[in-house]
Amino acid sequence: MSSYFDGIEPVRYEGPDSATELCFRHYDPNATVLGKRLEDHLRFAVAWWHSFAWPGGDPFGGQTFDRPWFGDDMNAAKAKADAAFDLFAILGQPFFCFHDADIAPGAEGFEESARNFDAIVDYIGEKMAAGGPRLLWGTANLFSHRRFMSGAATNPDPDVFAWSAATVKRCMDATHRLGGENYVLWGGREGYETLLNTDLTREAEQAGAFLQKVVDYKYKIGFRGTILIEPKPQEPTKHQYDHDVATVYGFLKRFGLEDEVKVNIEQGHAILAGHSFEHEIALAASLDIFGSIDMNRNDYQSGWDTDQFPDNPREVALAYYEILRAGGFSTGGTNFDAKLRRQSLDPLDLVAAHVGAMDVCARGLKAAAAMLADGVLEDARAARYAGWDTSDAQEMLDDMDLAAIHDLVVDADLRPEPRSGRQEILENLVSRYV
Ligand code: XLS
Ligand code: NI
Ligand code: NI
Repeated sequence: MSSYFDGIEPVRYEGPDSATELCFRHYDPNATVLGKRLEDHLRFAVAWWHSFAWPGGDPFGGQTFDRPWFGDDMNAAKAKADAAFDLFAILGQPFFCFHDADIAPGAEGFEESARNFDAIVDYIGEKMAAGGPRLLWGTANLFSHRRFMSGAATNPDPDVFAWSAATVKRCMDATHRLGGENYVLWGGREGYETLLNTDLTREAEQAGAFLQKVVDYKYKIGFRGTILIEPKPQEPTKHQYDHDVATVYGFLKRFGLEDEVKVNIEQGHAILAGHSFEHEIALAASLDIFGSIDMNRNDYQSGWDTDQFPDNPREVALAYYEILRAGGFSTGGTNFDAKLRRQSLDPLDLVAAHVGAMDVCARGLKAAAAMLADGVLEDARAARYAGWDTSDAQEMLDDMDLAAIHDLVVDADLRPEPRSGRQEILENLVSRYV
């Protein structure tokens, strides 16, 4: 059978000095790093939406890509799935991710939409059974259709809340059926365009109730995966409720769901929130809600979610450093929520984008693992806080009130002596590993 990717061979690891254009130079899935295979550390996933459904449009112009599977009927959806599995065979990555709307044509009626979706899920299930990657996560697109223009769970119209809940139920069923390891909720329209027409209290309560129903349903069907919220501060809405990791944690605490739900952190979303990728990961790990990552890179000038493939080993290394420090992925992984630039028309572009990104991630992870194994950063961090390891310091923290601390300072004639934070020395250290 002919394939869109005909003429492109499965990509192999050939090492950093290879002259082959399309090969892995750093990503050797079987190499052992910190006692674990690289493939099991990184847990790469290809995203159905950017790689197979996105037509190459931007706000000033429509489709630039000409894919043979584009169309809105079931035959087109099957051809799209065939092409997806052809790309998976070339890349050999262990996972993929999808939204309902990426894989199957929607319809105006709920039942017809759901029938289309279930049929394609079966088709994908057959392809998975014949070999190929597993499902890292499924999700529902509750943002593209005009019915969601004022939100999904947070919509002022209860009918849209109901439609959204029914859709998530179908998508969780499908994710469970395909053996998915996580289920993601990204609230692209859960936010507002203007406060002038928005009731913040109601919308938060609707979102909390919705999430509780998702968690309840997970237990009802025996889904063992992790429920993940993907933070993003804005775009498409002016203000998105799941703004960043800290905001999501506050929301989870408010509704008592902090032990049930974790976060899927995206590089570009962290940047839009005014944070670094590693900040968001480190904070999630420290709050015990780190789950998974959407790997990409954001343009630092545009102010939009540009979803480019990662190409900066240092940035990636700092992100994986925080992930490894937190113990690595459990159900999570590295999903390439990344798309080609709209002039990159060819099948080769799609393959090369993933190959380069997988190599950059492998480089980053290896550098991060070496930094962690050598312990240089952790030793410096421990030394910086060593004063707190004394029993006196702990007693002050746990047992003394302000008056007692005041007396202690006066009695001991305490004069704190500033010490260097050694930032440049630590940055130089990182440079030696990357
Ligand atoms: C969009 C989001 C989206 C989620 C899945 O900005 O990143 O792609 O990952 O709904
Ligand atoms: Ni994403
Ligand atoms: Ni995004």
